[in-house]
Amino acid sequence: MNAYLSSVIEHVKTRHANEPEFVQTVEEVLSSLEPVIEKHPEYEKADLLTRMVEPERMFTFRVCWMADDGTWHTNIGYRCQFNGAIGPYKGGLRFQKNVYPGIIKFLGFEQVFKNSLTGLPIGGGKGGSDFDPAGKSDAEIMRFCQSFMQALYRYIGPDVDVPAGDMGVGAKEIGYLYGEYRRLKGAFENGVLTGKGFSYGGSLIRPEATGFGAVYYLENVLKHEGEELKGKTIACAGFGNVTWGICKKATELGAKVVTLSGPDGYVYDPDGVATAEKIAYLVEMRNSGRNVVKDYADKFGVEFHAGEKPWGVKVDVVMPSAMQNDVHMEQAKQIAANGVKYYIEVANMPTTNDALKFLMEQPGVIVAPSKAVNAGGVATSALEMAQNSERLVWTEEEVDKQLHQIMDTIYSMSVEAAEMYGLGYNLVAGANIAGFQRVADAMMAQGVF
Ligand code: 2IT
Repeated sequence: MNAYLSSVIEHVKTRHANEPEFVQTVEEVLSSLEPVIEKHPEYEKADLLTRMVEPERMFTFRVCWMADDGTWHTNIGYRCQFNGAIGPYKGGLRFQKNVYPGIIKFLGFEQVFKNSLTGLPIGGGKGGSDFDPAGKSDAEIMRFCQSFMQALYRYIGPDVDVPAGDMGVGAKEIGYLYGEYRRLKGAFENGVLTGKGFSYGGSLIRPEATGFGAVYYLENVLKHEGEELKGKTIACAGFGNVTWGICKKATELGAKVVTLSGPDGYVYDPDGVATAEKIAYLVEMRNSGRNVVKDYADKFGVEFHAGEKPWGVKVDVVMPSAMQNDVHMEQAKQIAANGVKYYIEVANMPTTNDALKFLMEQPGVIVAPSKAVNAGGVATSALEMAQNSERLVWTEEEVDKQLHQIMDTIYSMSVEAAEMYGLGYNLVAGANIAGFQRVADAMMAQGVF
């Protein structure tokens, strides 16, 4: 590999030795940039990459809250304002037990490139807490969110940093967070958060947007192969908002999602998660706070495989849509052996780097990267910000039309970027290059800091 790129990767490995997820995403992205760095010596001259892998700012804060039984608890809150060169920092908050700086930083780094790919004016950020929402009452979640916002509100704003949801943070949490922000600021600045409820400035289609966008992207890939979505079987993981959106749109377009997964195992529904009742049940299951997918199998009388992942199921399209590093080498081999043609990442970094490389090398397997496929979520968040600043509400048709166009553009920009650098039809490298280019231009123009 190019000596400059290797030296930056080595630097990150040394400085972030205890943050393997961050090192992983930096290696993945930077390894795609070789032809760009060689064609543009000015980047190395300005040592642009060493700055790009360092967050502009990252901080922690104490979040104390009282449980219903009167006991006090202290969690750590995080916000990583990774790169603001092309717009206010933008990215979700993740509330999950395993959250630590390495998770926030990897998500923040991915977000920089993803947000750039949308073509919209949003920089990259991420945040969250090691708070575990599982089994917490509404009142506990509200007190936690209020305390979290008391610590964070000074450092965010509609033109500064605009958090949203991620795992463990949905419309309910965003509501509590916004209520506290409004109370502290004494102003209705609802562009400070996205993923809000519709009644106070949320965008129509935002809840569906990540899943819908992923299906629109998939349609582009299928079209390239002369195929269509109709009649395809899809294996999904997870059963949150993203998977729900995929089920809705895939069903509408005549495809079938046949697997869902949770921490307890996976379900196989050969008829597809394809009726309004089944799709609605996903939301109910997620809102129950139980965090188990077996409930679906019990309710609809389908197979449940305890403790297993769905990657052994024979399908046309695999869409890992649950969490990071869900697909390792062993599962990648299984997927390839099953003759799966389309490997469409949806969750942030769902594939280990060796598994991703393996799948990309399989003849006949097309791999699409999550930072492009799931970008419809944050893109629609940017559309929510636009509506908030215009003080207007766009129709469902308008938002969906823009989302669809954005996904088509992300796809074609990725294809063109890879072709321009002689990499052929490589959606992974293309997304990294296209995302990089815009941020790099903006950083070069704004001087060294
Ligand atoms: O990973 C992501 O892009 C998100 N969690 C959504 C971020 C956003 O600001 O809507």
